[in-house]
Amino acid sequence: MPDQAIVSAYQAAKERYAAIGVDTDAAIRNLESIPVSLHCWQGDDVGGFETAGAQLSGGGIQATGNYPGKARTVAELRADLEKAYSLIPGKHRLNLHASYLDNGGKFVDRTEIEPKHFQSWIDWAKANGLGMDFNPTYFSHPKAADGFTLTHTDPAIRQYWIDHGIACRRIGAEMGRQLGSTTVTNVWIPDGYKDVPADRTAPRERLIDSLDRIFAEAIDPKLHLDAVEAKLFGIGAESYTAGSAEFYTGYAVSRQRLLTLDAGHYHPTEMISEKISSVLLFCPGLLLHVSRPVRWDSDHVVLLDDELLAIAKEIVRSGKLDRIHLGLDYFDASINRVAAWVIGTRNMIKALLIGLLEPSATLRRLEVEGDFTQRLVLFEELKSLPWAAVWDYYCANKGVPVGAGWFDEVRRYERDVLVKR
Ligand code: RNT
Ligand code: ZN
Repeated sequence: MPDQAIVSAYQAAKERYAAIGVDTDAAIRNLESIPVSLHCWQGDDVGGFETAGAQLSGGGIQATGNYPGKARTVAELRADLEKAYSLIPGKHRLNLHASYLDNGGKFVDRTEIEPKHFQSWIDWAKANGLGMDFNPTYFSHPKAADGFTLTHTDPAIRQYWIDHGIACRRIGAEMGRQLGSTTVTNVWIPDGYKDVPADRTAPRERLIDSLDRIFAEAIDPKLHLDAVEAKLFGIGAESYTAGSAEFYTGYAVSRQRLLTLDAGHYHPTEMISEKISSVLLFCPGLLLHVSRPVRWDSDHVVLLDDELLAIAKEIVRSGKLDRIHLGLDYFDASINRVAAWVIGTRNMIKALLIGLLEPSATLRRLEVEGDFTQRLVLFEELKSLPWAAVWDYYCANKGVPVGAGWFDEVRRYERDVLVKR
C-alpha cells in the first residue's frame, strides 16, 4: 500500500481533476493497459550477440560514449533489462533485433536463423510476463558493408537480405504464438547514397520487389504484424534514402502494413505527433519509435518534453490504441544504460498519463463551438494540474519507486554489477 502522504496527495488531485470532468481512476486503468516496447539495443550500444564482442558497424547509425558496464552477453543484457523493468510501473514488452539471437556460441548466419535461436528469449519473456517485438538486422554485416541490402544491385546479395526478412517473420510469428500476444516485426534498412544519385527510382523499384517477396507468406495477424520504417538520411547516406517517408507511406497504404514513425527520421521541424492521425486513417496500424533527435537523428534518451507530450496526447486522443504499437528507439552510451531505459520509459508512461488526464470531451466541444480562447485557457491550465500526484500514486501502487528513488537502485546495481564487467 502506498504511504499516507501519497494517498492524500492523490485524493486531492482526484478532486481537482474531477472538477474538470476527468476521472483519475479511469485514467490509471487505461494507463496500465498500454504496453511500451523496450528496445534491447539501448543495453549494449546496438552490438548484438552474433559473434563475441560484436559491435555496431555501418547502417548510418551511431552510438557514442563509453560508459562502463555495457552488456556483453545474453545473460548480462537480460539482467540489465530485469533491473530496468523492475523500476518501471506496469507490464511492458521487449523489442529484440535479430542480431541478439542466442546461438550458444556457434555463429549462425542471418538467413539460417530460426525460432530455436530465440527460444531462450521467448522463455525469458514468458517468465517475466512480457510480449515481444522483433526486427530483422540489416546492418553490422559484411553483406551490408557497402550500405545496400534490399535495394542491392547484386541479385545474390539482395536475395540474401530477402531471405533474412522471411526468416525473421517466421520467428516473429512464433514469438507471437508462444506468448499469446501479437508480435510486430519492423523492417528498417539503411540503403542510400552519400552523394546525389543519378537514379532515384531503380533502388525504390527493387525495394518494392524485395518487400513484396518478404511479405509473400500470409501470417495470421493475431500472431504477427509487419511494419516498415521510413528514414530521411543516415551517416554516409546523406543525399538519398531509398526507404523515404513517401516511399513507405505509399508502400504501407498499398500493401496494408503498419507504418513506423521514428521521431528522428524527418526534417528537424517536422514532428511525428502531427502524422499519427493521418497514418491511422489509411494504415491498419502504426508503430512508433519514440526517440529524441538533437540537431539530427541522434537517438538521445527520451525526455518529458513538448514533443513527447504531443505524441502521447495524439495516441490517447486517437481512441485507436488497439492499432498503435508503442516502442522506444534510442541508444546513449555516455550514461548508465539501465538508467537510460528507465528515464525514457518512465517519461513515456508519464506523458501517456498526462494525455489520459485531458478533459477531451470538453476540449473537443470548445473546438467545435469555435471557442478557441477557452480552449487555449484550458490547455494552459492543464499544465499546472497535479498530474505528478497521480503518477506517484500509480508508481506506488505498481510497487516501483516513487520519484527519483529508483536511481538509488540503479547506482547500487552499477556498483555491484556493472563496473565489475
Ligand atoms: C535507425 C532506425 C532503426 C534502428 C534500430 C536499431 O535509424 O531508427 O529503428 O534504430 O533498428
Ligand atoms: Zn527507429
